[in-house]
Amino acid sequence: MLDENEQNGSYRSGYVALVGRPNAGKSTLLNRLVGEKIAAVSNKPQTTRHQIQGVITKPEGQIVLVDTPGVHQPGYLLNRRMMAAVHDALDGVDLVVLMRDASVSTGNGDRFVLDLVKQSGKPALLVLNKTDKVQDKSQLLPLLEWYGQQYDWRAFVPLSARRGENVEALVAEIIKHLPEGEPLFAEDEFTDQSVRAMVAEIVREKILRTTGEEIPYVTAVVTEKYEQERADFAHIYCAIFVERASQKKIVIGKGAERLKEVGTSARHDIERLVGHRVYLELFVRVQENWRNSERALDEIGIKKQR
Ligand SMILES: Nc1nc2c(ncn2[C@@H]2O[C@H](COP(=O)(O)OP(=O)(O)OP(=O)(O)O)[C@@H](O)[C@H]2O)c(=O)[nH]1
Ligand SMILES: [Mg+2]
Repeated sequence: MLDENEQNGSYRSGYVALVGRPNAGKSTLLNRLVGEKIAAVSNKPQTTRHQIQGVITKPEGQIVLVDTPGVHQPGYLLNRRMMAAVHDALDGVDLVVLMRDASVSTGNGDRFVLDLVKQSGKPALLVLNKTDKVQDKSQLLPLLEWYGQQYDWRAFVPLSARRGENVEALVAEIIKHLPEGEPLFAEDEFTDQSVRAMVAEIVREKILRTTGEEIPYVTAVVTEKYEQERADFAHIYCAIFVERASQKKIVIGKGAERLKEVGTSARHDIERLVGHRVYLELFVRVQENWRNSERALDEIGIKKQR
C-alpha cells in the first residue's frame, strides 16, 4: 500500500526545523544542502545564535530548512533568546528534523532535545550525522533502537553532512513528508539572511576558528557599513564586540596577527559569496555584558521571539 504522501506526484513545500545539541552538524548540513555558506560552522558549541533559513528547491518540492541554535542550558539573556529561537522554530514548521551526532554517546542533552521534539508533537525525522566517524556501522543500531522506542519517527537517515554522503536521501525523505503546495520562494532565493548578516556570520566563524575556549562566547559581529562602491567592488566595515579589554587584546593578537588572519580568510569567503572583490575593515569594540543587554542583542540582530 502506498503511504498517504506518495499517492500522487504533486509538488510539495514547507518549513522544516533542524534541531539538535550544539555541534551536531546542523549548520554544516544547511550549508551543504543550500550550496552556499549561510551559517557559521565551527567545532565550538553554540556557534549558531539565531534562526537561519535556507531554501532548497527541487523538481519535486521546496524545503525551507530552518537552522537553529544547539539546545543548551540558558545562562545569559543571549542564551535565553537562542533557546526561544528553537521553540519558535518548532512551533512554526510542518516537519522537524532532529540531528544527532552518531559518534558520541547519549546524554541528558539528547533526552532534553528529544523531549522538545515530543512536546512539539510534529512529524519528525531522525538524522544520525557524522557517519564518517563511525567505522563499524552496526554501532548505529542501538541508537536507532533507543530513538525508535521514544517517538514515532517518519524515517531514520544516517548521513555525513561534512562529506555530503546520503544527504540527497534526506532531501527526498523530507519532501515526501511535506504538505502539497506551491513553492514558497523563487528558485534563486536561497536564504532569508541579508548580505550584511551573512558577512557578519562569516567574520564570526573565522574568529571562532582562530581563537580558543573563551572568546567564541563573548564575541558578536555586526556589519556596520556596506558601501557598494561599484558593481564589482564593496567596502565593508564590521564591528567585533567583546566584553573586556583583555578579550579585545586576544582577538587582535600580537602585532594584530590574529585580526589580519581573520580578515583575510573572511574576505575570501565574502568575495565568493558576493561574487566580486571586497575591502573588509574590522574593528574590535568592548561592550561590557552585551550578552545580558536587551538593547545590545537587538542591535546585534539576535532577536527576541514574538
Ligand atoms: N566528521 C564530521 N564532522 C562533522 C560533520 N558534520 C559537521 N561536522 C563538524 O562538527 C562541528 C560542528 O558543526 P556545526 O555545523 O557548526 O554544528 P551545529 O550543530 O550547527 O552547532 P551549533 O550551531 O553550535 O548548534 C564542526 O567542526 C563540523 O565541521 C560530519 O558529517 N562529519
Ligand atoms: Mg550551527
